[in-house]
Amino acid sequence: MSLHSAFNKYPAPSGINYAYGTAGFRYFGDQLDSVAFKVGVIATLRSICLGGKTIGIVITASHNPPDQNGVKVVDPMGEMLPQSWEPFANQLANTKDWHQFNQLVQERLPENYLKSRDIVPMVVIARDTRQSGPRLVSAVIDGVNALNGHITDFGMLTTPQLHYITRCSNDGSFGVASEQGYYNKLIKTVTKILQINNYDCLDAVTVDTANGIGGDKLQKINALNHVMSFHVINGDTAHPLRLNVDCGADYVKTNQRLPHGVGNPIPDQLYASFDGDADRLVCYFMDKGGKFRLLDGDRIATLFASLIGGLLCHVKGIHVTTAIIQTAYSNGSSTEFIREKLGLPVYFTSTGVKHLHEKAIEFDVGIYFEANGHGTVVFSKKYLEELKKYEAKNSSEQVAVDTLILLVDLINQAVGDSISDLITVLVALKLMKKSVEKWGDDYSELANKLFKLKVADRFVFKTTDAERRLIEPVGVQEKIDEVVKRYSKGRSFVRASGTEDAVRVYSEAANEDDCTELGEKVCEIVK
Ligand code: NG1
Ligand code: ZN
Repeated sequence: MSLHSAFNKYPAPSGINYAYGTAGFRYFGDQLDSVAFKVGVIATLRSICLGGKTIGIVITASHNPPDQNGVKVVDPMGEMLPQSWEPFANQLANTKDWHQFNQLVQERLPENYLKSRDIVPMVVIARDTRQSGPRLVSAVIDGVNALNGHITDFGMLTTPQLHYITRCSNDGSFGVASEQGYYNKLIKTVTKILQINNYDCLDAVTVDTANGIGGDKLQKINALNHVMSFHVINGDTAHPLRLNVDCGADYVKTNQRLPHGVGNPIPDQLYASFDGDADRLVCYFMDKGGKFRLLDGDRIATLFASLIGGLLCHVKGIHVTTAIIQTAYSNGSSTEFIREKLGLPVYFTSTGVKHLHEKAIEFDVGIYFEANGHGTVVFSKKYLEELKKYEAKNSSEQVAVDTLILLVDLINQAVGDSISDLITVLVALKLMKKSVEKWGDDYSELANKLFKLKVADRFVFKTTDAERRLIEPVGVQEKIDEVVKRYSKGRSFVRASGTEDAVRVYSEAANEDDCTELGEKVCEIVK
């Protein structure tokens, strides 16, 4: 199909102003056909501009309701589409006129390509379990084909698996670019870590997979290995309308309670939840007193930092920089724990993993997590080089060095990954001989609450200082400051959501009542 015919096949609906947000274009599934076609075009152009590198596309709306969907572009190394391409993506998505559309496309084509046409643009795509997925994949394929690109459809994958495949397609040293390649790398690495540390297997764990794609993939891992096993609950992918309903990482984090389907949890035993596309992880347990204890992204970051920091202490003479990157939503107690107990620096960035990732790569070991469970660890080249050339003085040092090297393959550095993050949690607890209770007792969270407000125009809320302070509307921040200072350990901030048409208000304080009262007062100021 020519570009012109494909353009006519996918008319942009009127009345919607599409915007490429932190998670790509995210709308109701039936509003995305024209956008999906155009994202096929954008990914192909991006591949051409990068000399034929493989670009990824994921069709998912993550933790959002089943009738929504999203289209997101993944850059060659598994990162997000650079911000500099977002205005172009928005322009294309909103263009209804063929001539204007064609002109925008032609202008993006590099001169050398126009002369020789010797680049084959490469795109890989996968989707989650949503009903609108197959239709949107077809629209993307039409977009790629219209520009003579080559596209491989990987069917249903977790978002991190597609990031992994994109990265491997451009960097063979990362692994084999297939779903099987992903499992092989993970299983081989875990097996090796356990073996050198003298363990047979990891503890089995119950995982709520939000009735999303993560459940199917965990079952595959169960069938492929002997060192780890996952008991999947909320793993019904045959009924897409159950996706994220009363379960999943977002439900557990937001409501601070067990997901549907756990029944009577065994006290002090670890449970975990993924979100719908398996890029977020939260853990939790019921303590002996029957209290629900959440182990969110902040906790996972501190656990990983303890594991890596502990191993590095065994290897005297290695000098690498380590830091933890957080967002304004990270609990104040976790920040204090990292600075004071772990002795590590903490940096803050705006919400959205691309911001955290950018900061994390400034360090040899950059650990970043959003409180909602989205995050990973990135390691520098220097980290690997130093460890590989290190001459261990005894066998325990050697085990520490080898484990530190293997962590690079265990953790999906391309993006936060529920599966690999969960396995790393299990490895960390095993290697540090740490119980779940002990993990939960590292620090106590300050009471915290998240409010969502509908406002006439969320874009009037402009922030600074990693989104922790408002600069517009003028005068609002001063009113918030005035309220916050009346509460012990009080903290509150306001920002426009990048994924929903709403404004979020976060409050934190020494106790529940104060936290709720503070949050409600700030909501009153914003309304
Ligand atoms: P928005 O809607 O911009 O708050 C949400 C999450 C982000 C991030 C993105 C992408 C919260 C408060 N916000 O963003 O952290 O994960 O979705 O999925 O959790
Ligand atoms: Zn997600």
